[in-house]
Amino acid sequence: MSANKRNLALLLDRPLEPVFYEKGKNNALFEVPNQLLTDRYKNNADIQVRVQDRLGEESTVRVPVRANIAIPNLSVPMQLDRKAPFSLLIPYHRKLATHLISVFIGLRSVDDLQTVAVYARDRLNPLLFNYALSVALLHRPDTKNVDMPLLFEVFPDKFIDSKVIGRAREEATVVTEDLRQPITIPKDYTASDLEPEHRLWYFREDIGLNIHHWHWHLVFPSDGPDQIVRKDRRGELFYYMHQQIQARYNFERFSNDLPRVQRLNNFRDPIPEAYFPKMDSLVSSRAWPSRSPNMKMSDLNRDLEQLRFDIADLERWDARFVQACHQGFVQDPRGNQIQLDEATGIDILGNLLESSTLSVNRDFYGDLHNMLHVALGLIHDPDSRHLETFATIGDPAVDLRDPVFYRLHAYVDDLFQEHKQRLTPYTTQQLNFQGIQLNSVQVQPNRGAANTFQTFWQQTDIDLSRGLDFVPRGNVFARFTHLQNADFTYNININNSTGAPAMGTVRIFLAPQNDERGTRMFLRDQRLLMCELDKFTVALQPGDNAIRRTSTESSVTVAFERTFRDLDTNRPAAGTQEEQDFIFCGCGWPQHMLIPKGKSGVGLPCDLFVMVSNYQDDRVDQDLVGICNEAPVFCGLRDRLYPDRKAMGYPFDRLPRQGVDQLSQFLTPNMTSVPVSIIHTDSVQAIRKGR
Ligand code: CUO
Repeated sequence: MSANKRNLALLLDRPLEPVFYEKGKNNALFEVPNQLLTDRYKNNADIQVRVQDRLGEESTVRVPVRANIAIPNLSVPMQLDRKAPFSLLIPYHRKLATHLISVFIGLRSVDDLQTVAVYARDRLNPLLFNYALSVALLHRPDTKNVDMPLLFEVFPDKFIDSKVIGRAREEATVVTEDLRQPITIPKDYTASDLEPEHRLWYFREDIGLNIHHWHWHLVFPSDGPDQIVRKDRRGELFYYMHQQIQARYNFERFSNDLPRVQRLNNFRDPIPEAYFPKMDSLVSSRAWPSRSPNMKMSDLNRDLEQLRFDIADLERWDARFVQACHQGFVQDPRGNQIQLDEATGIDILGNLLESSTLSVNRDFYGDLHNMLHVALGLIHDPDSRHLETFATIGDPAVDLRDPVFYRLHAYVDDLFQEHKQRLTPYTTQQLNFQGIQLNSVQVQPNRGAANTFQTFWQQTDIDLSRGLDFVPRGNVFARFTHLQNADFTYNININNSTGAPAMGTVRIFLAPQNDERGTRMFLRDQRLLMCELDKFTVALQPGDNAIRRTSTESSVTVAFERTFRDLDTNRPAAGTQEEQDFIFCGCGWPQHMLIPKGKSGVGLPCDLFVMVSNYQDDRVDQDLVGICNEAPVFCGLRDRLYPDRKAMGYPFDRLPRQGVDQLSQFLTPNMTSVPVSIIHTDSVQAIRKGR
């Protein structure tokens, strides 16, 4: 019998326990042939037998593992110590991961993959192994529909206070499953109100948002075999997904009486923002390093991660990037000029700046964004004299937590704007949809007045048990507090006077009306804070069309259940279309963060913008049967083209045309904007209990 591909995901479970320990909710036991065991157990094969006999009573599933292929040479990924930290942002680690991904992707069958993964699991660094196997499972044609545990489930230490992990271990060990109680993660534990930046804790430390960001980088690796890196408009997606994080963060700052983030555009200045994560790594058993206020980046020279670059290198790459934007072309290694045109310029620049292996010239344009993360992440020990490792800003699973992330990405976004603001503004003719008039839009929340959005706090229980190694099985829940918004409906009226049926693309954005000084914003600034809420296609019959769209249908977000999906409960039947969708659809902005936090009383005044554009100009002809399209705006469609021909962020990705200062002047008949406000209730309104 050949191996069941679903069992492969079990190899990600409880990463520190030996491979022959029970895995998953059904306590599956891998029956590992002696020659695949590590030396510790190979020479005492009896240990596996005894352990499995002891565990056998609880186990309903046995997973036979074959040993009938030659194990590929894994000496390259084995260079990374089992206890070392691992980050995708470090080139040396990316090289090791690329090697391992290539091995996993290159194996001929699920059987072979299972054998090699079982062999590799207890020999390799668990973080490296987990990442490479996850990428391979996501991208191999024969394992694409295997769903993997969330990073949060297997490495909860990357997401929550180390105190909570300690208490969860105690609860799991001492209390039987039926009597266990959820352990509450303190609401804001990383700083006090003395620190103004701490007002944004609920955004930076949101578990769902951090999962989203990690998942995005898992779906869009920057390095690896070409077939997994080369995806349609990947560089543009890098730009746009991060631009939208930035827009939303600035929006949230306004609702917390803070100004927009300052760009980190001088690499030699002290950095006032500090961050003390209060988390321990389960893999290394060490605390994540902290950053004190006013530290400065310096040249890096660390043998351990084979890192050597100067601040001057970053400055050189910056200058070359800006020069490319100003000249309108980039140079490939042979000196050929590649034009940065309206259609593909941003995609080229996205891959160049991140950088990914699709960069047209990595030697010349360098690795600016990644190395900035690294220089910040090692600010406390640039030459490794204290044998310290990188801080959270150096790892894409946890970097959103640190306030400096947003300064770094404000700078990155500003570089992209060097290109965007040079493009010819859209003309009214380009923006208009002849014969189609958008007459009105109204927002109806399921509680509260029309044209308001309602935000509040919610508590949710999440299961930690997949990541609590060496404690008895059974669920252990942590209860965390997060922002939530009341569901709402858009009621949109569109008139079609063309006399014939038409198809339109509806685009919905939300932005604050006023800047940090309380002054109404110019559109040239406001456009950078436009948060895309939804984009969808509508059929327009001649005459009036009343369109209803609910917030949970948004093509930006994934459902709450998917962000925190429980892989074993409520899972669609095996082999069905729904099951396939369930898996890929994990990528997307979390639904509970769709609407930025409002203010109490009259709320935070905003502009809601709705546009209907001509679908014939936007459409991409491709077969979408069987394709999950729940959140394509940030995640694209798996194995398909990005489903909108327009630039991401259209129509706000360029400067407005001459003479347009305000949003109201920008509107053509197929657009409308209404004033709305976001009203926040500062109390916990709901609890979602763990299953
Ligand atoms: Cu996602 Cu800098 O790329 O964090």
